Amino acid sequence: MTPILFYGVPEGCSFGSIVALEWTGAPYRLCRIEMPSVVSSDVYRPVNPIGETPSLMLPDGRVMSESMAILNHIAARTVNKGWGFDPKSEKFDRLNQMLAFLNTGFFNAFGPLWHTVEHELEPQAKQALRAYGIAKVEKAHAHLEKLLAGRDWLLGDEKSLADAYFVGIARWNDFHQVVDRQQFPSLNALYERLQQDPAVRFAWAIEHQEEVQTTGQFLGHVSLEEALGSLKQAA
Ligand SMILES: N[C@@H](CCC(=O)N[C@@H](CS)C(=O)NCC(=O)O)C(=O)O
Repeated sequence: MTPILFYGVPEGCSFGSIVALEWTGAPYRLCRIEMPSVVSSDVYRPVNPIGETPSLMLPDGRVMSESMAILNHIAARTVNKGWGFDPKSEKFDRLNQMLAFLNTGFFNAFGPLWHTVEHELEPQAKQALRAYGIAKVEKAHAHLEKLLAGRDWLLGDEKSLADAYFVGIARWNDFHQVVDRQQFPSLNALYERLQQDPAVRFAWAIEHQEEVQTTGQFLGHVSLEEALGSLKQAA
């Protein structure tokens, strides 16, 4: 069986996993999960018991979750193509550290802002949460800007899966209208460079259900029902 990535729409952080699958070139299929309706439904629970995307169903029917684990899994299988690194190497440590920051510091900075749009709140509570979120997003942008200084990509001269994950989170700044990205010139340049990347365009077209052109080995969508069939067979 070909791996299946369960990706969430709209605006899912699974965007980075789609870009990673395209870049690394392994065959895969996609299963579209609407948020919050399907992701939090009983039907999806066998895939992800805590109602989140992304999840990745492996060829043997096992399912793994958590972006960091999925990205590391993809990287580990493409060491020969330069996407993954020897676990004892400096590059391995740097990729892991960068992914960890993106998955905690950067991702979580937007948490309070998502809360304000996903929940009914008193105006004062909303204002306080938004202010908290803005401060966190500014701080995370400043940290990334510092890390990027003089580099084209998050790890240096070469594009890595950290850049794939970064672009899926960084766009939340536009959704929530937080910082002026141009105030962070290196980060802004990276973001703009990634907008031209065919895999990033592909992931965007997938999310928006537009015509897609894979530069990897995307083999098409499967329905959740079909994917669940493979899960049960493997169980
Ligand atoms: N720690 C998880 C977080 C995953 C997560 O929060 N996913 C969000 C989308 S970015 C989700 O599925 N939310 C469910 C919802 O919005 O109802 C990861 O890094 O993969």
